[in-house]
Amino acid sequence: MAKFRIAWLPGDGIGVEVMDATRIVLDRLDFDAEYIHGDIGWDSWCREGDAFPARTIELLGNVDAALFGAITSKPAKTAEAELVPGLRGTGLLYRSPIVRMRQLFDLYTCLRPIKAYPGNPLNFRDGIDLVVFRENTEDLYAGVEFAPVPQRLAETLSALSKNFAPFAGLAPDEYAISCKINTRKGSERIVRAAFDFAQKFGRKKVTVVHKANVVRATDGMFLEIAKEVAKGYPGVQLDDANIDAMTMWLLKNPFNYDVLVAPNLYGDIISDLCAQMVGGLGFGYSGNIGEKLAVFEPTHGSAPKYAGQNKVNPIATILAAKMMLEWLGEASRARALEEATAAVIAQGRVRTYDMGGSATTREMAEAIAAGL
Ligand code: GGG
Repeated sequence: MAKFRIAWLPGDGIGVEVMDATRIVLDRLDFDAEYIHGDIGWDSWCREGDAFPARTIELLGNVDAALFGAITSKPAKTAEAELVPGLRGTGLLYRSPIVRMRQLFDLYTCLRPIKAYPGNPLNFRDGIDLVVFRENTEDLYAGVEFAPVPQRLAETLSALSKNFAPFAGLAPDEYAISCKINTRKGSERIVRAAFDFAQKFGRKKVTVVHKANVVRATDGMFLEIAKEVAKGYPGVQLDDANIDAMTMWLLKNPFNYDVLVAPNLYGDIISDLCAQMVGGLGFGYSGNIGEKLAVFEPTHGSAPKYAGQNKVNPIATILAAKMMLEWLGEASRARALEEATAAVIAQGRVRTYDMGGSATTREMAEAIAAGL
């Protein structure tokens, strides 16, 4: 029996190619794993009306970790139109399987390392080494949304909104509501995860990213909790910044920052900005980590226009696999994989199109595997 059971979730589009490429390096590492395929994504939606079928949910309950490629998401009306004819008009609603997976398995930490590997021609600045902790289950992604707005909710909100109620008197379909919901528990555990990480890896500073001066209830609470949590980590400096200012300051001086922690939406935004500073989509990867399960993925989507061309950069998925190995306690394999990847980047002989080269997805993976 293999030491680890890994759910293998390629998804669709280029997800399939980057996962195939990643398997080349994992196999070269002699990683003792059984890989169990799970259906997820657009094909599952079109075929069976569920982008995250129950059998895949069951699989995720019985594995040590999962590696996930990429999926396509489309707006509700397009999603409905692409269902097989027998399922159209049956009231099925498309919901992002990524958000569902994070919420169902309480994968509350989204961990995104941001490292400028030497020699990467896409580095905004050499030497960038940041880590973003994004809360992964709450906030504007809680999924509590209303369009059209129910009458009872409209009346309650009108009564409660003393200062400014631009929606008062509007018909239910003339506006929409998405709720930003943050809990004390959810805020505290992500901030604690960031501080624990900083303490464990000798990082000096944790910057809380928020908009507490305007979004007072939720972000105000997030910041207050961060200040409380920080008291337990005297060796780690607490810093905070507004999300809007942060997007400028990060570009102006990325070396002022170390570990960043943010509620879901700001974390999503800031981590993409950070990923672009170290090479963009081909280098952005994340771990969705809970108490019982962790799912690792490139942060890019399914890029349908490149699907099937064996062209895209698989490094983000390969580094996601590296993080999975770390999480499983396979430290020496993880280190070897990161070193082999860094060496290929530094040598500059094998580069995919995004890096200015013409290597294929598979050639990039083979070059990394050759260094293992
Ligand atoms: N590997 C990440 C990925 O596939 N992202 C695509 C995406 O974000 N889709 C929107 C969604 O379904 O949440």
